[in-house]
Amino acid sequence: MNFEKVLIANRGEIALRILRACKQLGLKTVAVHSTADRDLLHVKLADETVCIGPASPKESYLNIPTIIAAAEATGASAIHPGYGFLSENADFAEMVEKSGFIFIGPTADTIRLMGDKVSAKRAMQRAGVPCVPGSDGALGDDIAENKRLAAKIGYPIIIKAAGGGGGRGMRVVRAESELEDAIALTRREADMFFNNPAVYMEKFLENPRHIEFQVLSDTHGHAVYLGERDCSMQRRNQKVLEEAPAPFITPEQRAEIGSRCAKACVDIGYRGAGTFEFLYENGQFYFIEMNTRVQVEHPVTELITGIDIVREMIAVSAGAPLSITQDDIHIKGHAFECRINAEDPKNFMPSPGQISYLHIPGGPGVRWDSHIYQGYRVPPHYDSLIGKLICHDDDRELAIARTLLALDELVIDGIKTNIPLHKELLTDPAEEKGGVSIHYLEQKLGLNAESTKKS
Ligand code: MV4
Repeated sequence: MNFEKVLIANRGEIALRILRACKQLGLKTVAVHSTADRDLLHVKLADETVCIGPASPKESYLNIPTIIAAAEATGASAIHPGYGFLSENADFAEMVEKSGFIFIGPTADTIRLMGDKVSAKRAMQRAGVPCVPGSDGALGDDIAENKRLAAKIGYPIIIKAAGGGGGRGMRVVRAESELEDAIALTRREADMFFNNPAVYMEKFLENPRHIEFQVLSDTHGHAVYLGERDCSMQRRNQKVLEEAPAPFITPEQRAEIGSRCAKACVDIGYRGAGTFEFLYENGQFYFIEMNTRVQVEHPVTELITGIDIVREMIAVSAGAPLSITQDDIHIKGHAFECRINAEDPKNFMPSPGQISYLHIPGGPGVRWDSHIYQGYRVPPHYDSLIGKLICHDDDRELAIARTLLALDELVIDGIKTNIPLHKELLTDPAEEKGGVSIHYLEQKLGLNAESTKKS
């Protein structure tokens, strides 16, 4: 390893996950934290800590100069951004590298390429990754031309902001009479929210599943795919329950799409861990976006492949070749991840506060990725994820049974959590069968999928 100290620019469970990977690699760790996060578990376990500001993320975890100053002051050689916060901020990655540190992730150019959904799609199309049919790049201002294009694609279509992603800045159009206003409105919002008025058009898929492929890529021209995850069980673009492999996907489909993703990584000189997001409908995969960070749900892939994704992403950032080739990767069994949130299971309101009692489940195939402990106070300033329960077994049915047993053992008192929701979901007949669409949970909860309309 050509570096010896890693600054962890994140908080919560992922900061702890990264800290553990660093320690195992013999790397020293620096935890940066806000004033609200002095009691975080990884802060207690880190070799050095730096308080980088008040609770407000803008003044701490999103404060680029302060984080770089903390790296300077502690003599860190690399910065791991985790997920969320600055993880997909190309300016941050650029500043990190220009300041002489290693960014644990792809280059700033790659983040920029993928952050613009129009350029991302073009790059993936060129690399042979199947995409949603749509406009060739950003839309122009010629409404007649846009109407022709929409008619050719076939209604319904969806207008998306190039600078959007993750469900922000999109609008479904079901008839030509709505097209002109929809483009204008999405453009205005895109300009306001993302500082980029560019929008593009896609065929709107009514009832797809959300399936994503995990890749790892080194700086020596090697990339591998680690199979796929099904993340369709979501509410308002927040994933709730993930699994790997995705139900009913054949080994042939996995090899076909996976190898195209890996080849695309080599084509664009990708470095680190990445995720290709697809919509899956009627047996076809359609690329929508690429995530250039480690994801919340990476553990399900780790459990079915036996590969430590965080360790590999750190190693390849240090210039090491991947420790594995595609022939070493075999999918074994099935895994589920329950995102445990500090929230009211009925109305989804955040439920911060002190954990008065905690019992963590165990046994074979049970993994608990969490920073919480008995007496820990969940602060109100950040997202409500307080832990991930990840369970693995030989097949899907056994994995569901094991996850339910672990959920029964898990006790978190003092705050409200969504544990009851997970018990309900894993005994739901449609979930037992597998392969539900992205709209299933919201329909089950009696909500309308307004998430496709709002920005
Ligand atoms: C779509 C789509 C249907 N058709 N694109 C929302 C999040 C962003 N990553 C892309 N999204 C969607 N794009 C086409 N052409 C439906 C969604 C969508 C969605 C996708 C994945 C997971 C959850 C979702 C919830 C609502 C809408």
